[in-house]
Amino acid sequence: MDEIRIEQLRLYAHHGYFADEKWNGQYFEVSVVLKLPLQDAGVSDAIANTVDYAAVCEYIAAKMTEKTFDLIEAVAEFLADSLMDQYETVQEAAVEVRKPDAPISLEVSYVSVKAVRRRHLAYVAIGSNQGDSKALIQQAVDLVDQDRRCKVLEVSPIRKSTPYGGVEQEDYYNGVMEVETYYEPLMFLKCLQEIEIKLGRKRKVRWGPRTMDLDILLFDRMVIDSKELIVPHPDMQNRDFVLLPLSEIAPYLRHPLLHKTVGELLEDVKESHMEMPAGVRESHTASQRGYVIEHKELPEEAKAQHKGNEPAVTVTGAAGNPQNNDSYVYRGKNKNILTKKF
Ligand code: A4P
Ligand code: MG
Repeated sequence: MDEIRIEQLRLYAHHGYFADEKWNGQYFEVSVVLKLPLQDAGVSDAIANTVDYAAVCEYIAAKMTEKTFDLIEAVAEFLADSLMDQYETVQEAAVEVRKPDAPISLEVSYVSVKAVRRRHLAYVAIGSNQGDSKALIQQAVDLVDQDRRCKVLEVSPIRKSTPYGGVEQEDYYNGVMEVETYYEPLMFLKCLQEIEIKLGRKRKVRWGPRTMDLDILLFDRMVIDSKELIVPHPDMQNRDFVLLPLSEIAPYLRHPLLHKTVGELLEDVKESHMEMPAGVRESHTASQRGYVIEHKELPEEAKAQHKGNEPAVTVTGAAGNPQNNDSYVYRGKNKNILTKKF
């Protein structure tokens, strides 16, 4: 991606672990690489289409003296966070903080720390079957959105589902949210787990009842296999209560390991735990880019295209609330396609 570089901006500040560093202060050198699309600015030659590097320098200078930190790690993190918050078009900010006069008794030209923060797109499954589940889900969404490093871009409709996994328990409410975040995956998981605990989650029975469960389904197109985190979520392809809401906000997403879209995965799910939306018109109420409806609910015209006993078809339509005369595409297992106007 295109980038803007600022090298060795020299600033006097009072960061440091030792008291005299905080008292006397010293020079720091800050280098920044901002990654952002610049073709528009290049073609138009208009400063409005880019980030003004002089303003960035002033901004960094102001932030360097806004707070005092012990560690240059914290200085670099604070500057990277601030730049990501201030400049929405920046997709990645790499901030290097150098300390040329670090208190070391040996000869060294400088010590430095570099923080690289990037915007990611994550999909998170939300589930609750204890307490006031609907209110708790709203609180979970709000708490994620209030975190400075996260922005909730979209939330699917929240629906009831019967318990999956063999443990006898209350019905669930489930949905999915789309989150832009500049947390790295493990820190994002930590943020979600703190929210689960805040909302009364106790870890007792595996697959058992809970006030709040926030599972990472997808994180960009990353594949992560570690003790703490597995992405894509290893069981998402078997859960209609995950795939149905996900298909309502992002049916076109492709699973990075199974190479099928969310809509295709949904067609293959064997167990049914979440009631499908009752009909085309009613189900097009919140986020309208794709969902599955029962064959029997299809308009006559579409039924004719779906002979046999297909359990469901994926419907993808235009984004936004449906209007009369909007057209939608019905795509069944036999891949027949029909465009229907309402
Ligand atoms: N972990 C690994 N990968 C991930 C990931 N992608 N997202 C680790 C989140 N966490 C991940 O999770 C245990 C550990 O998984 C975490 O510490 C994390 O490091 P947990 O939430 O503490 O405990 P759990 O209950 O054993 O697992 P999990 O995966 O949350 O449970 P499930 O599989 O989601 O099952 N039926 C319906 N209808 N709707 C539901 O929402 N949910 C469950 C819970 C059962 N039945 C359900 C529903
Ligand atoms: Mg979980």
